[in-house]
Amino acid sequence: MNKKYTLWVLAAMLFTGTACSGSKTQKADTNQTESITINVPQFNADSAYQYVKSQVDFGPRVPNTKEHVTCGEYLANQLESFGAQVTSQYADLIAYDGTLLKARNIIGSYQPANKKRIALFAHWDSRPWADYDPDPKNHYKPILGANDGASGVGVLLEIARQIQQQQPNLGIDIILLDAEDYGAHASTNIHNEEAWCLGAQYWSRIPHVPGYNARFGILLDMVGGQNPTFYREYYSEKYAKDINKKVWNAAKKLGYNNYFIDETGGGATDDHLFINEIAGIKTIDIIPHNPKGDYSFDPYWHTVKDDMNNIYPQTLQAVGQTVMEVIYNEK
Ligand code: AHN
Ligand code: ZN
Repeated sequence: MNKKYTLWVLAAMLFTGTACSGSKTQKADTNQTESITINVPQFNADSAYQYVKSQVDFGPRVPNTKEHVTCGEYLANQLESFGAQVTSQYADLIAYDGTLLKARNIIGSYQPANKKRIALFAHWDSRPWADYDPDPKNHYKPILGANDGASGVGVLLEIARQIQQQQPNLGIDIILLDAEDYGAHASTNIHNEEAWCLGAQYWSRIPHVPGYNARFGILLDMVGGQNPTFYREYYSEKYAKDINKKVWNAAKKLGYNNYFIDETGGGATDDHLFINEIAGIKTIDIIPHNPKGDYSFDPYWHTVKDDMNNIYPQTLQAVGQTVMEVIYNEK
C-alpha cells in the first residue's frame, strides 16, 4: 500500500563494478612516491543519537506549531555553537491543501569563502499525519519522526561538531530543509509530487547564497532505523552516478557493505530530486530501500511508532562515518 505514494521506480540500469578507492594514500608532487595519510575523524554515534533525541523531545516538528519553531531555534543555535556561519531562510510556502506554511530552511556553512564546496542535506520537519499507521485512529495524529527527519539531522549535527574540530579541505554546507513531509494525506486522491519537499524546492530556486554551487550534494533521509539496506537510489544514479559510486565505495572500505548494498534500487521523490532538477547540483539520497518487503522505506514509516525506539546508534555510525570518509578525502 505504501507503493501508492512512493513512486518506487524499477530501475533496469546497469550498475558499475566496484573500484578500489585507495583513498588513504596519494602520490606526492615529487619524483618520489610518498604516502600521505588523510586522517578521517571518528564519528561519535552516541553524540548523534543525543541530537536525534533532542529534536524528538520537542515533540512533532510540524510547520506552524510552537514545537517546530522551538526546534528550529535549537538547530540554528547548535550549528552556531559548532562554529558554522548560520543563515536562516524564512519562507511562506503553500501546501497542497492551501495551508500557508511558515517554513525555515537552516544552513550552517564552513569556510564560506572557499569555492570548492560540498552540500549535506536532511529535512528537519516531521509529518503532520501518521497516515500509514496500522490503527486508523492515528491517521490524523502528527508523527515524532525520529527516523523520518531527526535521524539525518542528528548525523549532520555530529558532522558539524567534527568539522569544528578538524576542517576538511573543502567548504561544507549543512542544509536543514523544512516542509519536506507535508505531501498529501494518504486518504486523498492527490498524487502530486510537488506537494512534497517544499523547502527543498524553495532553496533550489532561491539558494541561501546567490549563484550557489557545490561539487556535489548528499541527502540523508531515514538513516537511523534497524538494519536498513541502502541501495543506490534511482534518481541519484541518474543524476549523480559518480557520487553514488564514491559513497558506496567508501562504505565498502569501512566494512559497512551490510548496510550499503552496491546495487541500484528504486526511486524516491525526495529533496534531492528537486535539488538535481532545479538547482542542478548533483545530489544523491541515502535512504532505505527494501526490494522484497511490503514496505518501501522503514517499517514504521509515517506511523506513530517512528519514535526513539526506532533509532539505532550502529546505523547512525555507519552512515555518519561513511559520509565523513567521503568529505575528508575530497581534495
Ligand atoms: C515520497 O515517497 C512521496 N516521499 C519520500 C520521501 C520522504 C517522505 N521522506 C520522508 N518522508
Ligand atoms: Zn516522511
